Amino acid sequence: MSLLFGKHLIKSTISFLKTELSFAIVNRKPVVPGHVLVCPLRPAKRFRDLFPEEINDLFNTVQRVSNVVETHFGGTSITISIQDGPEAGQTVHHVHVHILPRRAGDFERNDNVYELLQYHDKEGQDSQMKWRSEEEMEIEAAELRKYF
Ligand code: AMW
Repeated sequence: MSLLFGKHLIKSTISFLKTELSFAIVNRKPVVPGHVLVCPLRPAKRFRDLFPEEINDLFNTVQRVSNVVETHFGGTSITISIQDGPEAGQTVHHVHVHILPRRAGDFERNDNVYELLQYHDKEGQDSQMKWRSEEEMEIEAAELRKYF
């Protein structure tokens, strides 16, 4: 079975959690190790488009997933972020919550994470960051699935 993430058809093998109204996937271009995404199953574009029960399920899922990736990737904190609309940096037109495990010294300035988040998946930006292979993503998703 596959999942819809904006215009992307996502193979279930890169998802590691599916709830009644949400799903979690590993990232094709993570900004830090363990940078994952939680999305509503319904492909709503903007946060304002979500129904209360979808917000409830989405953020309960964000909390569960945050705890797992912080532990699994040896983080000590978490950045949780939504780029809600194109001017906020949204490239995939389907609500998604970024979850990024954080640790001391991971960025020269703590808030640099937001700059990278805004540009990491735009074409022609930051050539050091590569789109990951499906195989690499599947291995990570399988590891994370064990926690749920
Ligand atoms: W946005 O810039 O819309 O807030 O974030 C989109 C996120 O989705 C980025 O982190 C990007 O790396 C990720 N992404 C884009 N396409 C895929 C995909 N096919 N599978 C997994 N992650 C993806």
